[in-house]
Amino acid sequence: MSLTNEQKVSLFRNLARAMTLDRMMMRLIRAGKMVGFYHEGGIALAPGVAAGTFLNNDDPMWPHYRAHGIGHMLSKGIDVKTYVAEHMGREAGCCKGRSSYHMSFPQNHIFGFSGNIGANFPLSVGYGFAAKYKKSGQVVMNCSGDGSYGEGRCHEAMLMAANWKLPVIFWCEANGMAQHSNVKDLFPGPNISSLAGGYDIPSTIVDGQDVFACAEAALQAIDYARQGNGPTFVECKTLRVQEHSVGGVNFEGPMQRDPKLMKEWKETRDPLKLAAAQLLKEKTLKQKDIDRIMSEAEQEADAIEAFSEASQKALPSIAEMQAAVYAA
Ligand SMILES: Cc1ncc(C[n+]2csc(CCOP(=O)(O)OP(=O)(O)O)c2C)c(N)n1
Ligand SMILES: [Mg+2]
Repeated sequence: MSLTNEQKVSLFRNLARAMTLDRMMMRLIRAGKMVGFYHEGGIALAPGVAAGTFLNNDDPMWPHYRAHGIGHMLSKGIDVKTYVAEHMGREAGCCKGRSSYHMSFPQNHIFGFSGNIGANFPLSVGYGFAAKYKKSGQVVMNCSGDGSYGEGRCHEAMLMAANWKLPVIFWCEANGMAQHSNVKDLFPGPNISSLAGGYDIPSTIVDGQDVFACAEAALQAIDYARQGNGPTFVECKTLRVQEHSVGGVNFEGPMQRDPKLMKEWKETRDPLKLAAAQLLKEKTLKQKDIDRIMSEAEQEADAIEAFSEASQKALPSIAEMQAAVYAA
């Protein structure tokens, strides 16, 4: 499925916004302005942007937690200032500053993410089942990293989705790492998507640095599911070029990472630079359009930071915190 120029520009803009906000979040956490912690997205934000851009508002999505889902969620239309305010522990946050990054945007059919890797898979299957049962036409976007697939429940979920032909997309952001382990030490083969073959789920591999290639794969998978054909698996190949999380202990050494490869990717595989080069070459945009989009992304980030700084700190009473805790 080829993209229109308008779709390409919208993907480029969303990627510029996501990468600018990711840098801002890094600055905020280093300045001690954030509650909780942050998992930098770096040069791995194109798959998330592509996953969110073409979904309908009522299509359920579980973002991948890296960069705390910023690319997925802004492209699905969340109010980004409430995302940042949430990270800064403010009342104006999407969950009133109570969640750190375990947030949700139910009005955008984004039901939050858990710190529990793989927890979204059975939930996606449940939503997929409901969509099929109710003939609602919804498609479920289940995003995760490559590290999830060591979890048994992910495989049960894929089996059920395949067997019942549920409208679920298994969207894998394969960055080669799972916290402090190199994924090549966790799986026998080079491509995580080969796992889908065991469940007869069609799969595809795309360059995760190419936001347009990721978006074409997303469009195809969404269309396939919407037509009632069942699940697909999309593997977006990317690379984590930084530590797992800010402030975390870095146990990674040369055994786990290849510093030369990381340096090369940082220098030559930045998805925004690649997308800009393509848009210029195709004459979809001029350099001045690109500069304008970049400066709008910076202005958006500055305004959001100022909004969050100015909003009231969330300091709930003990009674309120107890009321929000469920205990059986
Ligand atoms: C069930 C579970 N096991 C282990 C962890 C610890 N943990 C946090 S992130 C992570 C790696 C996840 O890797 P991946 O899904 O590939 O995401 P990436 O960080 O590479 O983007 C692990 C093992 C966890 N949060 N939940
Ligand atoms: Mg990973």
